[in-house]
Amino acid sequence: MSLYQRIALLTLTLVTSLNPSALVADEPDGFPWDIPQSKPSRPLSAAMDRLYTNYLTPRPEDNELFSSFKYTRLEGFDYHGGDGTVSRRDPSKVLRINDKYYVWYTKRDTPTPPQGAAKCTDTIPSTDWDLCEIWYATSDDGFTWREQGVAVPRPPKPQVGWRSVATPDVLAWKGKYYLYYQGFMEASGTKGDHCPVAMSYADSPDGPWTAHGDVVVPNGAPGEWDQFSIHDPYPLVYKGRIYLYYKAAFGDRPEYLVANGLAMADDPHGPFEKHPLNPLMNSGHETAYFPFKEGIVSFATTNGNESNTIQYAPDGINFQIAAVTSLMPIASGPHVPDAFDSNGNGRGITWGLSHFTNPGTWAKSHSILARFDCDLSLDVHDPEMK
Ligand code: AAL
Repeated sequence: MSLYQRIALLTLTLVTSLNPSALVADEPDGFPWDIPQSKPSRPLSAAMDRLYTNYLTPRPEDNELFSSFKYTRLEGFDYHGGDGTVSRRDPSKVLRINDKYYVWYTKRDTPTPPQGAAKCTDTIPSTDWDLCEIWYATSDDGFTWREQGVAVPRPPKPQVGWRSVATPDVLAWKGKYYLYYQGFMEASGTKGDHCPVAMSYADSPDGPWTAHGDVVVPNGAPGEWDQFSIHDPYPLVYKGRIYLYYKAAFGDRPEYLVANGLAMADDPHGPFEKHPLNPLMNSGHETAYFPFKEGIVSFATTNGNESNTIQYAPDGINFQIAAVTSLMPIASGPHVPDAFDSNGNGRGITWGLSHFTNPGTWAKSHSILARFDCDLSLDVHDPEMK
């Protein structure tokens, strides 16, 4: 119960104990001492009207999908003093396996910081996510991490991802693990950020990982919204199927209108069938999704009219703004205890990892992983949420 609800209850108890007829008094039809939870019948301005139509509750603090975010620096990662030659970014969702937390992420360790598309070579990266590999780390508490090594290296040319493998996320399915990630066939930036989704699988979260070898979620046909790139693959298991949300951009550059779509499969190797209503989110650079009650929550963090919102789709398809917030975690990988077995009773999240990128010029450009904490759980006392 929120502070406002406590105060309201206390006031109600006090008033009714002095005057029991207050219990049957009509609801005031206006805005007396507080905002009514249901829409008043008197004419409303456009702004007050949309309080009742566009959001889950008129007051953000009454909305269980409202949260602000707290950030904590992580221990255990070396960044070469921040000289831009080492970068860690785009963490996967965090899984708890055998009493340890696991995360997979993009790691760049190159002789120089990124130099832009015009100057990139076989060893000089164009962008922060060029010439990268997928690494993983484990932790006992989510704050101090031990980098374990490479999970998915760059395969030899011309295999999918030979130029860079980046932005992974993880699926656990029938006792095996699957990493989905962006497989670059050319340097990011030379022609936009074009790439399809590749996949590797393993019997254990510690590997060894076997590359599937082919594109698993292909780009759309020419003219379709996702023709150029499929980014940020993010798998969940929902309604018994693999739901892989992803980001693409209308246009050939990532800064053009970005949107999120969904591809579904019954087998981690595919085929993945794209949802006919795609795109499902009109905003949101990067993907972060988790089960909540019977539906799915999505973060629209940056890019688009609806950036800085937390959205909810009771069917995993039709998302609506649940809450507007700020300082959302960039490229977040939440700790989702029920990512693969929500059974219609999704429990939400309380923390995860995200990244911060140093702004400004290419010099020293790199990203670091950080922890975020939030209050988007139905039961903060649930031990699995921690
Ligand atoms: C990220 C993601 C994808 C893009 C680039 C690296 O934040 O959206 O992974 O390709 O930026």
